[in-house]
Amino acid sequence: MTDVATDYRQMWADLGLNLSMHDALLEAVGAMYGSTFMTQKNRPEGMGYLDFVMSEVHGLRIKELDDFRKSGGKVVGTYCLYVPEELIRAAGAWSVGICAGAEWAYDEVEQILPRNTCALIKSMMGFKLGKVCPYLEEADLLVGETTCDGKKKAYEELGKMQNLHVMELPQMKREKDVAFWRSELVDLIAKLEDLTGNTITAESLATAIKEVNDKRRALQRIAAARAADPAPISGLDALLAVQVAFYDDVPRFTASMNALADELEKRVADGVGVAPKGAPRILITGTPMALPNWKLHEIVEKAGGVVVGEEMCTGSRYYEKLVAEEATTVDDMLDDIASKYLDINCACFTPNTGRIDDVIRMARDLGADGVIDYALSFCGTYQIESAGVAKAVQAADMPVLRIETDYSAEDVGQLSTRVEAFLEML
Ligand code: BJ8
Repeated sequence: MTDVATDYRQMWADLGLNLSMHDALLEAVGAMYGSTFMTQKNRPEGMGYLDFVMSEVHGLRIKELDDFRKSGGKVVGTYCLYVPEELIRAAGAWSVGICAGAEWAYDEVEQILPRNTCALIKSMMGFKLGKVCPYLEEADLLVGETTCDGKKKAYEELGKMQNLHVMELPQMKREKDVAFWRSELVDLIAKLEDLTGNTITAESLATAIKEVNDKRRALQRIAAARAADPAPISGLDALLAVQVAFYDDVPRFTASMNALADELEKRVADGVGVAPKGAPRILITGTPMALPNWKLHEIVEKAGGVVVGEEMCTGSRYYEKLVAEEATTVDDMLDDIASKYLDINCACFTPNTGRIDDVIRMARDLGADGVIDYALSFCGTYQIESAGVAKAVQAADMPVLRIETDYSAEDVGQLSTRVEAFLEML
């Protein structure tokens, strides 16, 4: 990462990044990537693509966004799974998920937000205040959403610094909520068409739906391969694939992930794995793990376990469900998009029993020996759901470990001890 860094300095300076702080961030993430990912044994060769993408995370990809914008294209940044990337693509813009997975500029953040705000929101604000995220600075428009109270109010502050559109997400899933959500999609379309000067047509939307579905299908293949024992890919590498899915070029990423899935399927047929057969298999459920949050996966896998699935937004909630592809009019496609997206099971909804069903089903399908419920500190919605998730998992005869943490390294020792004890018990 450091070698590449020198080549892009002018581009970063033009984006208004704080170069010395940005250097420090790249160095820290590069070192973390080396010690977390490159020390893993027997990784699939297909991970070379993601290693390359990560080595150029603020380089080549930003250059691509930069060139796209210079040729008249628009970049739209998003923070949540509910914002349909199909609509952004159909308007001819590029969608990038903004990361928010590392502690940054907390001193400045805490001038604006209360200390007891979840790490994801603090990180989202810290990357902006610290001027270290080129994706944010490349975004012509940010699209937020009224999910939890923390995000909703933080967007008010973010909106003072950047062009931001907030979608109102209903908190229930009745028919009238789906209709309301559909009307929010119509408003988003108007915003996107105004931004890009393009009109979303049945053709452009059908193409976008198909492209994004293809991306999700490739990730589904990777997820399915993880049901094998031995697991053909580590949880860390599989998590990285979903994290990168949010900002990489869609057709290129899909092709690379299908190649990785081919390799994993061959590994499964040949009985090749990254951990010994019989290693404790863990399903993780909970709050999303935005790039570069690899903390819990690393702890589990360094302790001898293997993470075989993630019931989270950087996991199954992102790729499991597809938008129907049969519709031929924009109106019908919007109905399909509205119902597909409102079918995501986030703890912001009430009730949210679908998430518990998903956890149990995934744990069984993936042959998990235990479930870890993961909640960021101060995330009320996921923390409150945690007791119900634990009860349901235990009732399904599976051990469960509840973890509350943040992005700091302070509790790594204590978490490792708890995870090791949990793995031994399985
Ligand atoms: S669909 S999980 S990405 S809202 S961790 S900021 S909930 S206090 S991230 Fe999320 Fe969309 Fe839901 Fe997924 Fe608030 Fe909790 Fe923080 Fe959270």
